[in-house]
Amino acid sequence: MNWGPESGAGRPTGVMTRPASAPESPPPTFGPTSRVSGRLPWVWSRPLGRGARDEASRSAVKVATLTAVLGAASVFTAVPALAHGSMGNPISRIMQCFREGPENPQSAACKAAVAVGDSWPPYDWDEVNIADASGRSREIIPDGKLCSAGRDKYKGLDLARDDWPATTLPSSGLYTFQYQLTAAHEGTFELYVTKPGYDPTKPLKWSDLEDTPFYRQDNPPIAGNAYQLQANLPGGRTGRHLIYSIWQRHWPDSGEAFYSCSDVIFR
Ligand SMILES: [Cu+2]
Repeated sequence: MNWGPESGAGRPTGVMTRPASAPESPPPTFGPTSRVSGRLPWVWSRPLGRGARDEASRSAVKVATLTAVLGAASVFTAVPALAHGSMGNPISRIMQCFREGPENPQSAACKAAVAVGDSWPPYDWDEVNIADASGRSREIIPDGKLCSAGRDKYKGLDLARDDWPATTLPSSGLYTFQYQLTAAHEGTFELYVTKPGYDPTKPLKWSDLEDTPFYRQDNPPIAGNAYQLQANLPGGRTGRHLIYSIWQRHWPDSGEAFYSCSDVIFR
C-alpha cells in the first residue's frame, strides 16, 4: 500500500507512516498527528514487531520519545520485552509476507493479504498474539480466524486460498521445526496439523485441526535465534496441509500466547 506522508491522518494516532517503497528507503517519520518529530531510523527500519502500536498509540509515542532522548542503543534493550516470534521453518504466512517485502510482496497470497490487511502488519511478524490467552485459545479464537488469532490487524492471514507459499516436508519421521524468536519466554509449544481431507480454500476452523498436538514441549532448546522443535511428523497425509502453532507462556510470568499458520506440502 502506498502511504504518502499525509495518509496517516486516518490511522490511529501514533502509527507511523512509512515510505511506499522498501524498508531500505529513507527512514520514515511520525505522521502529522504526532507530537514527536525527528528521525528514528533504528526503530522504524527495524524489521521486528514493537508491540504497542495497535494497542497503545501513546506508548509508541513514549517509546519514540525515549528513543529520541536516550538514543537508539537504549531502545535495543528496551524493545525485546515487547517482541516474540513466529514459525520460521516451515515458514509461517506472516513471516513469508514479511520476507517477500510488505510493500511489494511477490506471491499472490501475500499480495492479497496486504490488500485486505495493509502492509504494516507483516512488519510485526513476531506478534500474532493474545495478551491473556491463558490456555483458552480454542475458546477465544473464533473459527475462520485462527491464523490472525482473531485480531483484525492480521486478518489478511486468514485468507482461505490454496496458493499460500508452502514448504515441502517429508510425510513422516523426525523434523526440526524452527520457531524464530525475537524474545525468549518460558512457555509451552504445541504444533497441530490439519486432518486428512483438509481444504485450504475453506476458512480454517478448529475442527479442521487434530484435537491433540503432534508436538508439545515446554521450553525447547534455542539455537541460532530459533526454538528448535524436534517433532515426529504425524504421517498419513500427502499434499497441502497447514501446521498451526500455539506458544503459550506460563503463569505467573504471563498468560500471553502466540500463534502461527504454516502452509506445507507433505511429499
Ligand atoms: Cu515476547
